[in-house]
Parts: sequence; C-alpha cells; structure tokens
Amino acid sequence: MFKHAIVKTPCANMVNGITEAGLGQPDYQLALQQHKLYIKALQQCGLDVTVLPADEKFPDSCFIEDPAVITQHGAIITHPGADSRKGETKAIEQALLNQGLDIQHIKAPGTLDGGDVMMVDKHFYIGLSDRTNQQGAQQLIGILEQQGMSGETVEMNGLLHLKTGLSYLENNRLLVSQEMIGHPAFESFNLLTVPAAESYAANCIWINGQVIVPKGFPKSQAMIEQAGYSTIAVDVSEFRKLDGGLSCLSLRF
Ligand code: CIR
Repeated sequence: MFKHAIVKTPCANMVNGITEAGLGQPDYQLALQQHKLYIKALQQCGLDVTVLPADEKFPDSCFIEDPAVITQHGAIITHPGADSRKGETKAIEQALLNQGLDIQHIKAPGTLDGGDVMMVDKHFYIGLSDRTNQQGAQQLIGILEQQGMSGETVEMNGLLHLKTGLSYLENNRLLVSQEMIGHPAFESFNLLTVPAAESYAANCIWINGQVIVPKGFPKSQAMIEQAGYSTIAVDVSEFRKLDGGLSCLSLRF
C-alpha cells in the first residue's frame, strides 16, 4: 500500500536532458501539462503528492526516481551514474528528511540510479547498467540486509534502466518487455509480456490495485485490464523523448 508520492516539476532546461531516444527535443509547455495530469493520476490512486520546485541546474531532475530509493524502513540517497545528475541528490535528501524518513547513502566509487531498482515486497532486484555499478549495488544490498530486507543483482543488456523493461504489478505478477523473456532472475514470476512494438509500455506503475499506463499503447493497456487491473492512461510523450517513463517521474512510498 502506497500513501505518498514525491514529484519534481520539469525545468525549462529539460530540453538539454540526456537522451538516446532520437525522438527530438521535448516541448516544455506540453511536458508541464503532461506532468500536471501525471500528478492528477497519482492523486486518483489515493496518493498524497508533494511537488518539488523545478531546478534549472539539472535538466533531468524531473526524473526523481533516480536520485533516491525508498523502502519500508527509510530512504537511500543514491550516487547517480551520470555526472550531470549527481547534484540532484541534495534537494531530494532535504525533501525526504522533511518527510521524516531515515536516510542512508550510496557512496563513490559506487554508482546507482533508482530506475535500476525494483522492489518486490522486502526483496530488491538491482540492474547492473551503465548507471549502476557492482559497488553501488553491493552497498545497497548491505543497507537492505542491515534492515532485514534483501537484494540481488541482475545482469542486463542494452536497456537504460532495469525498470525500462519491467514493472512489478504485485501478487507475483511482472509486466515485461520482450528483452526480459527467459531472464533467469524472473523465472518464478507470472509474466505479462507487452508486444514488441509496444516495449515502452513495460514501464507502468502499480498503485494500490490500479495501474498507471502510458497513453498510446492500446494492446498493452488491454492486456493489463484483462489481467484484472483497472488502468489510468497518462501521456508522457515529452518525457519519452528523454528516455524517461512513468515510474521515473515519482518516488512512491
Ligand atoms: C537520463 O538519461 O538519466 C534521463 N534522461 C532519463 C532518466 C529516466 N529515468 C528512469 O528510467 N528511471
């Protein structure tokens, strides 16, 4: 059960964010509108949403999932893998302290992006990517184990972040893109696989029984509904242009 979400307003400088998508520059005004509707969807799922102000120093700072990981026992401030994003942690740390959360840190030479961390109850899957290295993952596992939780690393190939290719929908159900089929780490889950042409829709968010899905991926949305979830579709086209998805835009706890 999630009660809260924290989001961060996109800054005008988001047009200079990191991207490999090749979809062109985001339209800032449209991104702001989409972000407002995203907040509304989180509220519709019953979450109390804290909105942090935009920060022009960090073009990618609306992707607030990456500088922190929140567990049942507190928050871990990450050490993001991209140099231009390392400074995003300061504002997030203050916001999480304001929420009264206990704070721990991932430290250099470890790097870790929250987008590589998938929580399944008290166990965490940590993707090893260009952003998350073995030291960062081992530091996170150490913190989790001190707090009675556990973690394991997951080998990946090609995806920006682990959650680019999958989303946990609770009750042992995992939504995955085709790249994840047959991955040994996820054999014990019931997989729901999105069609190859809709791989972007593998990044959804389960919130208290509802699933927020990206708008424009009708086959995936219908499949998720057939599996018994009610869905809310939100257009995140402008964030996709920066390789971001639904989960990246909030911290939920
Ligand atoms: C980046 O490359 O860091 C941003 N342009 C996108 C981050 C997306 N975050 C995520 O998948 N968790």
